[in-house]
Amino acid sequence: MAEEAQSESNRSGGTDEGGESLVAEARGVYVMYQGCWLRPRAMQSVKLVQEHFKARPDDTLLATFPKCGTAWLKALAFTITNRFDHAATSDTHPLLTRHPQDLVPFLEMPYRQLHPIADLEKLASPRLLATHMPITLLPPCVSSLGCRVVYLFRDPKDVFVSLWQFTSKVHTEYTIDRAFELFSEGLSPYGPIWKHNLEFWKKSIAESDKVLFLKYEEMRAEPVKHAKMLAKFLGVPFTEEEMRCGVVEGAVHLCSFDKLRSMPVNSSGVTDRIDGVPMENSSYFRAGKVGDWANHLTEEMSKKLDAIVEEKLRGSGLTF
Ligand code: PAP
Repeated sequence: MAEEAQSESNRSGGTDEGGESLVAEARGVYVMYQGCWLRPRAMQSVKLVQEHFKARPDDTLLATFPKCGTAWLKALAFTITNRFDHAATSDTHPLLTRHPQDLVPFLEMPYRQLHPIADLEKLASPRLLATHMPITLLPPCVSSLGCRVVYLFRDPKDVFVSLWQFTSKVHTEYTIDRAFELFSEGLSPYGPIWKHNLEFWKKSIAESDKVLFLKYEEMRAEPVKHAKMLAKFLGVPFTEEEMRCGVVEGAVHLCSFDKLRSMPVNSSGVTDRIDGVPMENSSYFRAGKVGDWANHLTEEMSKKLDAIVEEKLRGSGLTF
């Protein structure tokens, strides 16, 4: 308790010293690995990916900072690329019986004891895979082979709130204030968020044919337009005939927040997906809103995070 009080008092000063004590306090929870904050189990998993994952030229990687809409992107990319085998309107569509998080595997998730790399090898090409790893952690084979990458960006304030709501179910040691201070220092799984965002943003500008950079808020506003964009980038553009027949709208509807959330496979049950701790399947479908941060952050918090992220992104052309 004394240590806790000490670190609280350091932090309230808002000085560099406060920042340092925060970082010191978070060590143990997070480790810094090649410029990225990770939980220790995730670091082990990332190392395995770096050593053993073999990319294929026709792989597509769905890359996100945690809580940016990964499950949504997985559902949409899966539905679009598999629409010739599974129509979105089919009552046997895989999304009706499998959680989107399970339909597209992560490269690096350390869950279910077995590391998934051996399972990834068994998947037929072309593979749809996902990752929360920033570019600097990805094995060189991913960029050298020129695999396609779709990156989904989200307002960091909404990311923070979503992450806090999710992780507080498991890691009850942090209050929202404490988690906010850490996030503002860049301390969160796969953080700092701005570094993650910037790496993919720069890559998407340098190699626009290989990296598609999407924004959650824009997808929310115009899902049909973005589904078409995604299909084109994935090499399976919607035909005129499909567009006339409402195939795009069908895919968007199947993957919409309300539809996914209402499916029994997503609204019930628990799965071991986070640090060996069971998580409710429904926890991946909380609010699904743009701007939900306003219901959880004080004005001071939102201004602080905006200022930090704006400063970090300045000059890059990336805005939120
Ligand atoms: P992950 O990092 O654990 O993989 P991820 O799927 O990236 O989680 O993010 C979950 C967020 O996406 C949740 O946001 P919220 O907490 O602000 O509500 C979740 O509600 C949102 N989400 C899930 N599915 C959809 C969807 N179909 N449309 C829009 N947002 C969605």
